[in-house]
Amino acid sequence: MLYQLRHTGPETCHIQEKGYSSQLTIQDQRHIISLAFRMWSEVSPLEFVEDTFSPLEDVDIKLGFGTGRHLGCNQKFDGTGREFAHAWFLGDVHFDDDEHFTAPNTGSGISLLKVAVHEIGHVLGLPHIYRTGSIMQPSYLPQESGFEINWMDRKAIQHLYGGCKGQFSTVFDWIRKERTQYGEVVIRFNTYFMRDGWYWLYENRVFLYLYYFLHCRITSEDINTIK
Ligand SMILES: [Ca+2]
Ligand SMILES: [Zn+2]
Ligand SMILES: [Zn+2]
Repeated sequence: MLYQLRHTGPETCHIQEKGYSSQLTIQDQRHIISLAFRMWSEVSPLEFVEDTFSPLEDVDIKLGFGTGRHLGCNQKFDGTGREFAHAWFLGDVHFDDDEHFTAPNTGSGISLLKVAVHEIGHVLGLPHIYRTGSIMQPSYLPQESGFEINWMDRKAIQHLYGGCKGQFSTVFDWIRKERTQYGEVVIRFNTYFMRDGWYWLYENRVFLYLYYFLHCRITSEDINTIK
């Protein structure tokens, strides 16, 4: 996989032709890797574009799978267990294909998405973060459903590259009155955040908090923190 990386424009990246995993379909691998990049681009001003056309030397980030001696790399993989992947700052990512990589939420195996998000974090310059909940924790924790880049990771990446204020092209609140089953009238607020044909919806009970969410992607953790 080849990807390019840019601050204002897209950065390109690519899965190396011979470096696909033998365990997931090529389509799944590309989808998972692009999801991993998207998770970082949603919380930073970085953009990544998959590039399968440019010559290898023009690509910023190359990703590939291999076992033992692999991809001309000077670090050998160690078979099943221990090391799952390695990455270089603003460079390449290699995954150890002796690991049982699986798609997100499969409930077994090693989540390729989690490992990829972690390794891309290193590519972007993040060190390990020794705090529960961070994707940059040095040891892999088994899959949990719907994992997110949490506020510590987001702070770390925004410390390096700045925030992503104004990335939403439209934000609006939908306010309505509803009658509960007990006949009480309550006011509900929903906020929609739109960007590039995607939207995020948040239901809020307290109006004043809405505007804290305007920067970056919202996670349920933000809401808990603010509460
Ligand atoms: Ca290994
Ligand atoms: Zn390697
Ligand atoms: Zn690491």
